[in-house]
Amino acid sequence: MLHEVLDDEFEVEIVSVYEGKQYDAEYLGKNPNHNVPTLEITMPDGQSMHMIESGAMVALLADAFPEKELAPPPSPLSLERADYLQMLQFGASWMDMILWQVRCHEHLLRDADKDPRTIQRYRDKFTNEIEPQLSRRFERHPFICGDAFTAADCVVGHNVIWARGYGLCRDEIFRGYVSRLSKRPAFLKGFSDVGDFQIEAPEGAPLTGLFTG
Ligand SMILES: N[C@@H](CCC(=O)N[C@@H](CS)C(=O)NCC(=O)O)C(=O)O
Repeated sequence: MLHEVLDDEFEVEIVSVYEGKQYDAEYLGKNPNHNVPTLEITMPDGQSMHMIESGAMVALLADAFPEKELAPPPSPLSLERADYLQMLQFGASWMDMILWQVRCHEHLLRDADKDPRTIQRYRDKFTNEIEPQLSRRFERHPFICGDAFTAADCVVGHNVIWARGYGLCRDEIFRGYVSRLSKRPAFLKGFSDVGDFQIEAPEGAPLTGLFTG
């Protein structure tokens, strides 16, 4: 999303989650939920804050750069805006929550805390409830809210790619969606280091002992 609105005009600081760096006191001061991402924004008058919820970051960035046309405008009120906000939140909360449970129980928790029933329940929920809703949308239009790419696609698109990494969203319709997203220069920049990502925590990673889910 940052590449979409700012090209390369922002700074990135990598927080090594597997090494448990999100639990360092300095980072906890910025994000008490010890997770990534955290976005530091500074206003023209010099005041700044740390944002700690990705859905809010994406929505704010889309509204802050209206000339990029990544969101239906808030005024006049429209059903397009309502649907866009709904899908952005659906991705950032609901889809994320389900995939996160699968991730915790398949890869991050200590073996004794992993629960196969939780994994199965959320995998079934994703397949039976999420995928049909998304498919119905992609049968009608190329992006999640219609013919145009919006900031909601940054969130839902990320989740679809994440889901595909877990063997979910395997239908052709999802491959087509990811292929459309991957034509965007900002997407290519955002995912340029994806090859460095390791889906499973390395054996004995500090995260495994610290992780609270
Ligand atoms: N609600 C937060 C969730 C972020 C989140 O769960 N981040 C995960 C990685 S995707 C994380 O950093 N986990 C590390 C930890 O909990 O220690 C958001 O959407 O920004």
